[in-house]
Amino acid sequence: MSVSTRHIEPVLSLPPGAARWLVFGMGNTGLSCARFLTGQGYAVTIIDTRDVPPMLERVRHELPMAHAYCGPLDENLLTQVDALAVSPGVPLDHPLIETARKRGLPILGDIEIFARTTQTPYVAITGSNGKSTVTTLVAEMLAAAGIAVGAGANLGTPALDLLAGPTPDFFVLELSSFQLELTEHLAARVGCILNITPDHLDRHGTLAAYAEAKARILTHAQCLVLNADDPRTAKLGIADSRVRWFSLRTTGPDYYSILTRDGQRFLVHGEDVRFPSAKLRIKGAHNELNALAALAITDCLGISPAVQTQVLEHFSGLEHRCRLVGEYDGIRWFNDSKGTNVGASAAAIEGLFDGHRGVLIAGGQGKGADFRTLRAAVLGRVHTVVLIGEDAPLLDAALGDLTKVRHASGMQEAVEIARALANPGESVLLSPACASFDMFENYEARGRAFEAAVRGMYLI
Ligand code: UMA
Ligand code: ADP
Repeated sequence: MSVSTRHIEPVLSLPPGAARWLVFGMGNTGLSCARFLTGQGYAVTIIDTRDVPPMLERVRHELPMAHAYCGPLDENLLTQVDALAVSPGVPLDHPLIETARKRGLPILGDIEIFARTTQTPYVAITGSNGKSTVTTLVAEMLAAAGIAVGAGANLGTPALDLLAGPTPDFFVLELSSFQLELTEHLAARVGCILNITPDHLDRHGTLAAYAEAKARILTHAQCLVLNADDPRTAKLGIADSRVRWFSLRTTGPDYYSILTRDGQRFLVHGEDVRFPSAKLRIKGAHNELNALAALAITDCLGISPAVQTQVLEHFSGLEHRCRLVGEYDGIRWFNDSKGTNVGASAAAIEGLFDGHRGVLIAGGQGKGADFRTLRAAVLGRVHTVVLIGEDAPLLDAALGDLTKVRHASGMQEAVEIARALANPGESVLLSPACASFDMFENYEARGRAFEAAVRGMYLI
């Protein structure tokens, strides 16, 4: 099986004369940018507003030729540089970036540098939710077809580190709105938007600005894969002949959708039956959508149905995403710690509390979201919400009239309260609708704390 060989956009060089780079951010992306740029022979200064950023020691050890500055940043840093490479976690209204812009310095993100450098074709996937699941499914389908694939960017290996290894046949990139904000020349074989629901509003300011950043994935893509059920996504593809749609509601020749026959649901393309939904190991309607998107993307690349079927049959999902921890005393415990925004948690509640009720553990940093958008999913499904973290009062205010609300000081107490209030035959779901950083290092640590508390309580 080989990938279809359509014309790729010509390779673009980095800004002419950009010999001295200022890399802003000393996290995973900053380190990858500094490695890449020094490897290309450029002089690199790397900076971070934090006194001790996570990659400081690695930078000092691996890149002793790079100048590193941490803590309060001075505009004098701009006098000796020709271009900036800005990490996704750095807001673009940072005063140093605004000054750089006024001085006419080129400001690039790592994905823009990647796009200007690579000659290898790539797929780019974004969305508020489902990115990692679809990125992994697509990468597994390509690999199962015998194609050498490099997957990463917002998930796992930073994009520029992907360029360091042996050149694969294909890249599969998961891209965030922060990364897309600084792209101009991204030219994916397939650009996919899974959905656009509120997230990162503290950074983007408005939902319109967030959607605008996501839409940048489509500009130069050869083929588009878009969710027809999500109005903010669907409007980006109206009358665009490049689009293949996926949907749970609409069927038709251009649609990857669901057909019900004899009470059984099937994933279909037009009228072509592709896979029985019941055989998917990843559960919930949102995962049917993810599987449909993966089929549409890999169809664009010429992957055979036999290979797609093989991967869909075996894929059991990623850690911390709607994963069953276990069933104890008749209660099923689910870890969806990656439910970090309202859209994700609504999908998880609807998908997992299917035909029964249960307890939801939620809370953390809400990133400016309106938690009332969880109400439709919670109503009739969640009888008790156990709240943790900084924005617990906002969740209480948004949901308190629909369900019982209990407050917990930490994960251990939340799990104990959930056990006391859940009945046999019900589920307890950790899907916080919030970021974890007020209480945990990241969502993985939060998920591990949940699983440890559950297992500890049942002495497993
Ligand atoms: N920061 C400072 N000062 C600085 C630089 C960063 O305070 O000078 C802070 C940022 O505000 C942020 C944190 O440091 O809170 C990390 O920022 P970063 O850009 O250094 O992060 P990286 O380690 O480079 O990780 C980034 C992505 N993180 C973000 O966009 C916040 C990682 O996605 C991604 O895996 C990595 O690049 C490689 O591409 C993580 C993420 O949470 C998983 N992404 C968000 C999401 O999925 O919702 C967008
Ligand atoms: P992302 O990488 O975009 O965060 P993941 O695939 O890691 O997405 O899934 C994160 C969470 O988002 C899941 O645990 C689930 O709660 C929810 N989710 C997954 N797919 C979808 C989807 N297609 N629509 C809405 N929510 C989803």
